[in-house]
Amino acid sequence: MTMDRRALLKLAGLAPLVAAVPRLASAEGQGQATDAKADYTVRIGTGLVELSPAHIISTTLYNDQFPGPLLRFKEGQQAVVDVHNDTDTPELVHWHGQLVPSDVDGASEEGTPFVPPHGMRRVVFVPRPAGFRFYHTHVFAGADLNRSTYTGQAGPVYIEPNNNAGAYDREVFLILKEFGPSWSRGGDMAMDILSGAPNPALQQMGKEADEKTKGTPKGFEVGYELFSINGRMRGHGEPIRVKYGERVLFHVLNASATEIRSLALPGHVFRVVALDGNPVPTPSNVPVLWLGTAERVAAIVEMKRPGVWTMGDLADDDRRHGMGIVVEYAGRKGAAQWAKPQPFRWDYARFSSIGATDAAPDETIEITIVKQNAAAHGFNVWTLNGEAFSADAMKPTYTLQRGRRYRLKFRNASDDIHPLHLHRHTFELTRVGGKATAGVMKDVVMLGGFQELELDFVADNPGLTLFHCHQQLHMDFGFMALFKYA
Ligand SMILES: [Cu+2]
Repeated sequence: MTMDRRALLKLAGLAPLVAAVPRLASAEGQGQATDAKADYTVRIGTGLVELSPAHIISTTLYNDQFPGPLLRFKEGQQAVVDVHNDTDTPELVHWHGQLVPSDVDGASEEGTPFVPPHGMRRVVFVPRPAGFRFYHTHVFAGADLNRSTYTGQAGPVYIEPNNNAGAYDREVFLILKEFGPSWSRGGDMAMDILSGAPNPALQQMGKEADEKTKGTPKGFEVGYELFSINGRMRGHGEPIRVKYGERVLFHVLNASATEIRSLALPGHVFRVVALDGNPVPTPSNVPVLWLGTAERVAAIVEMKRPGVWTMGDLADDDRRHGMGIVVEYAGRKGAAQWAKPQPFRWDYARFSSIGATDAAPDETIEITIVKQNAAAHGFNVWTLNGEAFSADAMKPTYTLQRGRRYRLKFRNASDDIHPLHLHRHTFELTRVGGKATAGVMKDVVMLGGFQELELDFVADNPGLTLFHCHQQLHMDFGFMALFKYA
């Protein structure tokens, strides 16, 4: 942060306005009330990404690069970001995983003003909580694969904690991202990746929903041609150069619009220390990382197997088309080696507190998810308790009382995995894959096919709050709900 005292004083004068009456702090109110120098300027515009010399794509970017620049903030220290929109369409920048006011958060459903085409908007907020967050576009894409998270509008945010506990030698950020999307009539996802068993009642419900559209082709799904880590296809960026014995802390972000990703480094294990930027109660070793759309994992790898390795996705096709990065030990040369790890199911419960008792919720809200196959012009429609979210009505479904602890109980009557995301709040996983959990704090969590999941959050950040599946195709076609505070 570089800010002089005068600027700080001006910002200090603005802070209560933003914090206390977020709905009233309009774009104009915030934008013109301070002439302080921005900590960061983010420009949204069309540009080129060289995924490899043979694959140069044109898409919408932040500051003409993919990923967008790493924005470093200090926890609790007010920040100013100027967002310029050099495109012809309204945009929104969402501060994913941060506890910011509704008008800063970057969701039109919550009342955040758009950044107008060829215009700008200044946002002022107090970055928190500490850890690995990110920023990304939050507009509707629908059938347009040149919009929203199908583009290159994503970048990492790191909020430095006040106290830094670091048993590692250095940090490496890895942003996983596909490009070149296209439509297909969906096949079934082979998604045997999460622990826990399917629930027969939910399977039956899903079957009944499917029977209503018997004979219709399956709804559209998105596939990709090109895959990248940090904007480079496997073998085309700089390798990660390591030394024997070094402890490398990887901050991994799945910046996909729709995909669930895996990551393995042959001969090495990941010691998972944080999920979605939040330290886990029980750090644990795993051979593979699985990340739903928008999830983050922080994992330490001890470099004890000299060689040249491909760290990559388990899906052979995706890895061969770019989803990987080379890890090269000092003094080692040659082609990068890959070896498929043993089958491994991702289980959030292994990072949970042991023997911890759950705090009892004040209220439980049950939400059942059903897919209506190809119901909207060939697109699947998603309903929550029978209702698809309407962007026209923009009606809040649930009313929260400030200070109360809510439990959301999800029941998934579809075979898809859904990366569930709650805005502006951090939640605690309380049951997943049939196991009670405690202390795992997240902002996105994968709900398994035909499974149930429970998460708790405290209503401690007044203002409209969006909940949705982070799979762009799901959120655009009904899989959303709005919470308001009483
Ligand atoms: Cu979903």
